[in-house]
Amino acid sequence: MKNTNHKPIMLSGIQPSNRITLGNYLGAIRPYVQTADMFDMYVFVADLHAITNTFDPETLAKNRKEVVCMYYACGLDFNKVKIFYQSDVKSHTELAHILTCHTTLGELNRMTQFKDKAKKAVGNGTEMIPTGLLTYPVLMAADILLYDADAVIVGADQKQHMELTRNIAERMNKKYSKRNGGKPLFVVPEPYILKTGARIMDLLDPSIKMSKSNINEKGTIFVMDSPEVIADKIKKAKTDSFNKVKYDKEKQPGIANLMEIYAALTGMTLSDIEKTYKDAPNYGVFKTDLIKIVCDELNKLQARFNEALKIYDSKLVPILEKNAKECSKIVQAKTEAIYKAIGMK
Ligand code: AQP
Repeated sequence: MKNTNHKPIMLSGIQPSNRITLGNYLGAIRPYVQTADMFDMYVFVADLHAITNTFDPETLAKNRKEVVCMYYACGLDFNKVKIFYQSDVKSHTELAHILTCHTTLGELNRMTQFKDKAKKAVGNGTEMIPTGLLTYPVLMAADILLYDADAVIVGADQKQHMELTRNIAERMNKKYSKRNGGKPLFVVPEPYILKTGARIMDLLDPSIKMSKSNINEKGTIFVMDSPEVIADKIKKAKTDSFNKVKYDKEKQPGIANLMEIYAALTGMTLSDIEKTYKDAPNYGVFKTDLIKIVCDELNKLQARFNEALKIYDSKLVPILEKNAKECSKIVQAKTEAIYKAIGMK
Protein backbone atom coordinates (compact mmCIF):
# COMPACT_ATOMS: atom_id res chain seq x y z
CA MET A 1 0.00 0.00 0.00
CA LYS A 2 1.40 3.39 -1.00
CA ASN A 3 1.83 5.96 1.72
CA THR A 4 -0.85 8.55 1.29
CA ASN A 5 -0.94 10.81 4.31
CA HIS A 6 2.68 11.89 4.46
CA LYS A 7 5.56 12.63 2.12
CA PRO A 8 6.74 9.60 0.16
CA ILE A 9 9.45 7.64 1.93
CA MET A 10 12.87 7.52 0.26
CA LEU A 11 15.56 5.18 1.48
CA SER A 12 19.06 4.74 0.09
CA GLY A 13 22.66 4.21 1.17
CA ILE A 14 26.28 3.94 0.17
CA GLN A 15 28.52 1.04 1.14
CA PRO A 16 31.80 1.95 2.83
CA SER A 17 33.76 -0.41 0.60
CA ASN A 18 36.39 2.17 -0.31
CA ARG A 19 36.68 5.93 -0.71
CA ILE A 20 33.64 7.72 -2.21
CA THR A 21 33.81 8.34 -5.96
CA LEU A 22 32.53 11.07 -8.22
CA GLY A 23 30.04 8.45 -9.48
CA ASN A 24 28.65 7.89 -5.96
CA TYR A 25 28.38 11.67 -5.54
CA LEU A 26 26.63 12.42 -8.84
CA GLY A 27 24.53 9.26 -9.01
CA ALA A 28 23.46 9.09 -5.38
CA ILE A 29 24.56 11.56 -2.69
CA ARG A 30 23.92 14.77 -4.61
CA PRO A 31 20.42 13.61 -5.65
CA TYR A 32 19.69 12.84 -1.97
CA VAL A 33 20.54 16.45 -1.16
CA GLN A 34 18.60 17.85 -4.12
CA THR A 35 15.42 15.94 -3.28
CA ALA A 36 15.57 16.03 0.53
CA ASP A 37 12.47 18.24 0.76
CA MET A 38 10.37 15.98 -1.44
CA PHE A 39 10.73 12.92 0.75
CA ASP A 40 10.66 11.58 4.25
CA MET A 41 14.26 10.51 3.81
CA TYR A 42 16.35 7.68 5.29
CA VAL A 43 20.00 7.50 4.25
CA PHE A 44 22.24 4.90 5.81
CA VAL A 45 25.84 3.79 5.70
CA ALA A 46 25.55 0.34 4.17
CA ASP A 47 28.24 -1.27 6.32
CA LEU A 48 26.62 -4.73 6.18
CA HIS A 49 26.89 -4.53 2.41
CA ALA A 50 30.57 -3.63 2.66
CA ILE A 51 31.38 -7.00 4.25
CA THR A 52 29.85 -8.94 1.34
CA ASN A 53 33.22 -8.75 -0.40
CA THR A 54 36.68 -9.27 1.07
CA PHE A 55 37.45 -6.50 3.56
CA ASP A 56 39.89 -5.39 6.21
CA PRO A 57 38.32 -4.38 9.58
CA GLU A 58 40.61 -1.37 10.16
CA THR A 59 39.86 -0.01 6.71
CA LEU A 60 36.15 -0.70 7.12
CA ALA A 61 36.07 1.28 10.37
CA LYS A 62 37.78 4.20 8.64
CA ASN A 63 35.55 4.03 5.55
CA ARG A 64 32.30 3.92 7.56
CA LYS A 65 33.22 7.14 9.31
CA GLU A 66 34.24 8.67 5.99
CA VAL A 67 30.85 7.94 4.40
CA VAL A 68 29.13 9.77 7.27
CA CYS A 69 31.48 12.73 6.87
CA MET A 70 30.92 12.66 3.11
CA TYR A 71 27.16 12.85 3.63
CA TYR A 72 27.77 15.93 5.74
CA ALA A 73 30.26 17.37 3.23
CA CYS A 74 27.83 16.98 0.34
CA GLY A 75 25.20 18.94 2.24
CA LEU A 76 22.84 16.36 3.73
CA ASP A 77 21.00 17.93 6.64
CA PHE A 78 21.55 15.66 9.65
CA ASN A 79 18.57 17.18 11.41
CA LYS A 80 16.17 16.54 8.56
CA VAL A 81 17.34 13.32 6.94
CA LYS A 82 17.53 10.18 9.10
CA ILE A 83 21.16 9.15 8.69
CA PHE A 84 22.33 5.99 10.46
CA TYR A 85 24.62 2.97 10.34
CA GLN A 86 22.82 -0.02 8.83
CA SER A 87 24.39 -2.43 11.33
CA ASP A 88 22.85 -0.46 14.21
CA VAL A 89 19.34 -1.46 13.14
CA LYS A 90 19.26 -5.21 13.62
CA SER A 91 16.03 -5.80 11.67
CA HIS A 92 17.93 -5.36 8.37
CA THR A 93 19.70 -8.69 8.79
CA GLU A 94 16.65 -10.34 10.28
CA LEU A 95 14.48 -9.48 7.29
CA ALA A 96 17.30 -10.35 4.88
CA HIS A 97 17.11 -13.96 6.08
CA ILE A 98 13.36 -14.12 5.59
CA LEU A 99 13.64 -12.62 2.09
CA THR A 100 16.48 -15.00 1.20
CA CYS A 101 14.02 -17.81 1.82
CA HIS A 102 11.72 -16.23 -0.77
CA THR A 103 14.37 -15.73 -3.47
CA THR A 104 15.69 -18.31 -5.89
CA LEU A 105 19.30 -19.10 -6.65
CA GLY A 106 18.51 -18.58 -10.33
CA GLU A 107 17.38 -15.00 -9.67
CA LEU A 108 20.55 -14.19 -7.76
CA ASN A 109 22.82 -15.85 -10.30
CA ARG A 110 21.36 -13.63 -13.01
CA MET A 111 22.35 -10.36 -11.30
CA THR A 112 24.95 -8.62 -13.46
CA GLN A 113 26.61 -6.92 -10.48
CA PHE A 114 27.18 -10.36 -8.93
CA LYS A 115 28.65 -11.66 -12.19
CA ASP A 116 30.95 -8.62 -12.52
CA LYS A 117 32.10 -8.74 -8.90
CA ALA A 118 32.55 -12.52 -8.98
CA LYS A 119 34.74 -12.08 -12.05
CA LYS A 120 36.80 -9.43 -10.22
CA ALA A 121 37.19 -11.73 -7.19
CA VAL A 122 38.48 -14.52 -9.37
CA GLY A 123 40.63 -12.02 -11.31
CA ASN A 124 42.26 -10.95 -8.03
CA GLY A 125 43.67 -14.43 -7.86
CA THR A 126 41.64 -15.39 -4.81
CA GLU A 127 39.48 -17.89 -6.74
CA MET A 128 36.95 -17.42 -3.95
CA ILE A 129 33.60 -15.74 -4.37
CA PRO A 130 32.06 -14.72 -1.03
CA THR A 131 28.44 -15.92 -0.69
CA GLY A 132 27.58 -12.43 0.57
CA LEU A 133 28.17 -11.13 -2.95
CA LEU A 134 25.43 -13.42 -4.20
CA THR A 135 22.96 -12.47 -1.48
CA TYR A 136 23.79 -8.74 -1.57
CA PRO A 137 20.61 -7.83 -3.51
CA VAL A 138 18.43 -9.61 -0.92
CA LEU A 139 19.95 -7.53 1.86
CA MET A 140 19.26 -4.48 -0.28
CA ALA A 141 15.64 -5.59 -0.70
CA ALA A 142 15.37 -5.98 3.08
CA ASP A 143 16.72 -2.45 3.65
CA ILE A 144 14.07 -1.02 1.35
CA LEU A 145 11.04 -3.13 2.24
CA LEU A 146 11.56 -2.75 5.97
CA TYR A 147 10.79 0.98 5.79
CA ASP A 148 7.90 0.78 3.31
CA ALA A 149 10.01 2.96 1.03
CA ASP A 150 8.13 4.38 -1.95
CA ALA A 151 11.29 5.49 -3.75
CA VAL A 152 14.95 4.55 -3.81
CA ILE A 153 17.45 6.99 -5.27
CA VAL A 154 20.08 4.95 -7.07
CA GLY A 155 22.44 5.12 -10.00
CA ALA A 156 21.41 3.26 -13.16
CA ASP A 157 23.63 0.29 -12.18
CA GLN A 158 21.18 -0.62 -9.40
CA LYS A 159 18.13 -0.91 -11.67
CA GLN A 160 18.28 -4.70 -11.80
CA HIS A 161 18.49 -4.99 -8.02
CA MET A 162 15.47 -2.72 -7.73
CA GLU A 163 13.56 -4.97 -10.10
CA LEU A 164 14.40 -7.96 -7.91
CA THR A 165 13.22 -6.06 -4.83
CA ARG A 166 9.93 -5.35 -6.54
CA ASN A 167 9.55 -8.99 -7.55
CA ILE A 168 10.19 -10.24 -4.01
CA ALA A 169 7.69 -7.72 -2.62
CA GLU A 170 5.02 -8.68 -5.13
CA ARG A 171 5.61 -12.39 -4.59
CA MET A 172 5.32 -12.07 -0.82
CA ASN A 173 2.31 -9.76 -1.07
CA LYS A 174 0.54 -12.39 -3.13
CA LYS A 175 1.38 -15.15 -0.71
CA TYR A 176 0.82 -13.38 2.61
CA SER A 177 -1.73 -10.58 2.23
CA LYS A 178 -4.47 -12.90 3.52
CA ARG A 179 -2.56 -13.32 6.78
CA ASN A 180 -1.92 -9.58 6.88
CA GLY A 181 -5.54 -8.49 7.23
CA GLY A 182 -6.04 -8.55 3.45
CA LYS A 183 -3.43 -5.83 2.98
CA PRO A 184 -0.19 -6.13 1.00
CA LEU A 185 2.72 -6.92 3.29
CA PHE A 186 5.14 -4.59 1.49
CA VAL A 187 5.07 -1.35 -0.46
CA VAL A 188 6.41 -2.06 -3.95
CA PRO A 189 9.12 0.61 -4.37
CA GLU A 190 10.08 2.61 -7.46
CA PRO A 191 13.67 3.33 -8.45
CA TYR A 192 14.42 7.05 -8.72
CA ILE A 193 17.18 7.48 -11.26
CA LEU A 194 18.42 10.89 -12.42
CA LYS A 195 18.82 11.81 -16.09
CA THR A 196 22.36 13.17 -15.80
CA GLY A 197 25.04 11.59 -13.66
CA ALA A 198 23.19 8.31 -13.23
CA ARG A 199 25.95 6.26 -14.79
CA ILE A 200 29.43 7.74 -14.72
CA MET A 201 31.89 5.48 -16.47
CA ASP A 202 35.51 4.59 -15.74
CA LEU A 203 37.90 7.16 -17.25
CA LEU A 204 40.28 4.57 -18.66
CA ASP A 205 37.69 1.99 -19.68
CA PRO A 206 34.41 3.74 -20.49
CA SER A 207 32.72 0.37 -21.05
CA ILE A 208 32.62 -0.23 -17.26
CA LYS A 209 31.14 2.01 -14.58
CA MET A 210 33.32 4.14 -12.34
CA SER A 211 33.50 2.17 -9.09
CA LYS A 212 35.12 2.42 -5.69
CA SER A 213 36.63 -0.99 -6.25
CA ASN A 214 37.83 -0.86 -9.87
CA ILE A 215 41.25 -2.47 -10.02
CA ASN A 216 42.97 0.46 -11.73
CA GLU A 217 42.24 3.48 -9.53
CA LYS A 218 43.43 5.82 -12.28
CA GLY A 219 40.07 5.41 -14.00
CA THR A 220 38.18 6.55 -10.89
CA ILE A 221 37.93 10.08 -9.50
CA PHE A 222 37.62 9.94 -5.73
CA VAL A 223 35.94 12.90 -4.07
CA MET A 224 39.01 13.38 -1.85
CA ASP A 225 41.54 13.28 -4.71
CA SER A 226 43.90 16.27 -4.81
CA PRO A 227 43.64 18.75 -7.73
CA GLU A 228 46.91 17.35 -9.16
CA VAL A 229 45.59 13.79 -9.11
CA ILE A 230 42.26 14.87 -10.66
CA ALA A 231 44.07 16.80 -13.40
CA ASP A 232 46.27 13.81 -14.16
CA LYS A 233 43.32 11.40 -14.30
CA ILE A 234 41.28 13.64 -16.61
CA LYS A 235 44.28 14.38 -18.86
CA LYS A 236 44.85 10.63 -19.24
CA ALA A 237 41.15 9.79 -19.66
CA LYS A 238 40.58 7.65 -22.72
CA THR A 239 39.27 9.59 -25.71
CA ASP A 240 39.52 8.93 -29.47
CA SER A 241 41.04 10.33 -32.63
CA PHE A 242 37.94 12.22 -33.86
CA ASN A 243 39.05 15.31 -31.91
CA LYS A 244 35.48 16.54 -31.81
CA VAL A 245 33.56 17.23 -28.61
CA LYS A 246 30.45 15.33 -29.63
CA TYR A 247 28.04 13.20 -27.59
CA ASP A 248 28.17 9.85 -29.32
CA LYS A 249 28.17 7.01 -26.77
CA GLU A 250 28.80 4.36 -29.43
CA LYS A 251 31.68 5.91 -31.31
CA GLN A 252 33.10 8.26 -28.66
CA PRO A 253 32.28 6.65 -25.28
CA GLY A 254 35.19 8.31 -23.47
CA ILE A 255 34.29 11.84 -24.55
CA ALA A 256 30.58 11.15 -24.00
CA ASN A 257 31.38 10.18 -20.40
CA LEU A 258 33.46 13.32 -19.80
CA MET A 259 30.63 15.37 -21.29
CA GLU A 260 28.18 13.76 -18.87
CA ILE A 261 30.38 14.70 -15.94
CA TYR A 262 30.66 18.25 -17.35
CA ALA A 263 26.86 18.47 -17.81
CA ALA A 264 26.09 17.06 -14.37
CA LEU A 265 28.40 19.57 -12.67
CA THR A 266 27.50 22.69 -14.66
CA GLY A 267 23.82 22.09 -15.44
CA MET A 268 24.59 22.67 -19.14
CA THR A 269 22.92 20.46 -21.74
CA LEU A 270 25.03 18.12 -23.83
CA SER A 271 24.23 20.09 -26.98
CA ASP A 272 25.31 23.36 -25.31
CA ILE A 273 28.60 21.71 -24.44
CA GLU A 274 29.01 20.57 -28.06
CA LYS A 275 28.36 24.16 -29.22
CA THR A 276 30.85 25.62 -26.74
CA TYR A 277 33.68 23.48 -28.13
CA LYS A 278 32.62 23.22 -31.76
CA ASP A 279 35.67 25.10 -33.04
CA ALA A 280 38.22 23.47 -30.74
CA PRO A 281 40.92 21.68 -32.76
CA ASN A 282 41.32 18.92 -30.14
CA TYR A 283 40.24 17.90 -26.63
CA GLY A 284 42.82 20.07 -24.81
CA VAL A 285 40.64 23.07 -23.90
CA PHE A 286 37.62 20.91 -23.07
CA LYS A 287 39.68 18.78 -20.70
CA THR A 288 41.32 21.82 -19.09
CA ASP A 289 37.89 23.34 -18.45
CA LEU A 290 36.57 20.05 -17.10
CA ILE A 291 39.52 19.75 -14.71
CA LYS A 292 38.67 23.18 -13.29
CA ILE A 293 34.97 22.34 -13.00
CA VAL A 294 35.64 19.06 -11.17
CA CYS A 295 38.33 20.56 -8.91
CA ASP A 296 36.13 23.54 -7.95
CA GLU A 297 33.24 21.25 -6.98
CA LEU A 298 35.37 18.74 -5.09
CA ASN A 299 37.40 21.43 -3.39
CA LYS A 300 34.23 22.67 -1.65
CA LEU A 301 33.30 19.16 -0.59
CA GLN A 302 36.80 18.47 0.70
CA ALA A 303 36.74 21.56 2.93
CA ARG A 304 33.40 20.52 4.43
CA PHE A 305 34.60 16.92 4.79
CA ASN A 306 37.49 18.14 6.94
CA GLU A 307 35.02 20.16 9.05
CA ALA A 308 32.89 17.02 9.46
CA LEU A 309 35.85 15.00 10.72
CA LYS A 310 36.29 17.54 13.52
CA ILE A 311 32.67 17.30 14.72
CA TYR A 312 32.21 13.57 14.07
CA ASP A 313 32.55 12.36 17.67
CA SER A 314 30.91 15.32 19.40
CA LYS A 315 28.02 16.12 17.04
CA LEU A 316 27.49 13.48 14.37
CA VAL A 317 27.81 10.26 16.39
CA PRO A 318 25.07 11.26 18.88
CA ILE A 319 22.72 11.99 15.97
CA LEU A 320 23.55 8.65 14.32
CA GLU A 321 22.88 6.81 17.58
CA LYS A 322 19.60 8.61 18.15
CA ASN A 323 18.50 7.90 14.57
CA ALA A 324 19.38 4.20 14.82
CA LYS A 325 17.22 3.94 17.94
CA GLU A 326 14.35 5.72 16.23
CA CYS A 327 14.66 3.58 13.11
CA SER A 328 14.67 0.41 15.20
CA LYS A 329 11.39 1.57 16.73
CA ILE A 330 9.91 2.59 13.38
CA VAL A 331 10.52 -0.84 11.84
CA GLN A 332 9.36 -2.83 14.86
CA ALA A 333 5.69 -2.95 13.82
CA LYS A 334 6.69 -3.97 10.31
CA THR A 335 8.90 -6.78 11.58
CA GLU A 336 6.11 -8.08 13.80
CA ALA A 337 3.62 -7.99 10.91
CA ILE A 338 6.04 -9.98 8.77
CA TYR A 339 6.56 -12.67 11.44
CA LYS A 340 2.82 -12.93 11.90
CA ALA A 341 2.17 -13.13 8.16
CA ILE A 342 4.65 -15.94 7.61
CA GLY A 343 3.13 -17.99 10.44
CA MET A 344 5.54 -17.33 13.27
CA LYS A 345 3.00 -15.69 15.53
N1 AQP B 1 29.58 5.23 -11.63
C1 AQP B 1 28.45 5.57 -11.04
N2 AQP B 1 27.63 6.48 -11.59
C2 AQP B 1 26.48 6.83 -10.97
N3 AQP B 1 26.06 6.31 -9.81
C3 AQP B 1 26.85 5.40 -9.23
N4 AQP B 1 26.76 4.68 -8.09
C4 AQP B 1 27.83 3.89 -7.95
N5 AQP B 1 28.66 4.05 -8.99
C5 AQP B 1 28.08 4.98 -9.81
C6 AQP B 1 25.64 4.80 -7.17
O1 AQP B 1 26.17 5.09 -5.89
C7 AQP B 1 25.36 4.46 -4.90
C8 AQP B 1 26.29 3.74 -3.96
O2 AQP B 1 26.36 2.45 -4.22
P1 AQP B 1 27.07 1.41 -3.27
O3 AQP B 1 28.24 2.00 -2.60
O4 AQP B 1 26.08 0.83 -2.33
O5 AQP B 1 27.45 0.30 -4.28
P2 AQP B 1 27.93 0.29 -5.74
O6 AQP B 1 26.84 0.67 -6.70
O7 AQP B 1 28.47 -1.06 -5.93
O8 AQP B 1 29.02 1.42 -5.77
P3 AQP B 1 30.51 1.31 -6.28
O9 AQP B 1 31.10 2.66 -6.23
O10 AQP B 1 30.55 0.59 -7.58
O11 AQP B 1 31.17 0.45 -5.13
P4 AQP B 1 31.90 -0.94 -5.18
O12 AQP B 1 33.05 -0.79 -6.11
O13 AQP B 1 32.33 -1.22 -3.79
O14 AQP B 1 30.88 -1.93 -5.67
C9 AQP B 1 24.34 3.59 -5.63
O15 AQP B 1 23.12 4.28 -5.70
C10 AQP B 1 24.93 3.47 -7.00
O16 AQP B 1 23.95 3.29 -7.99
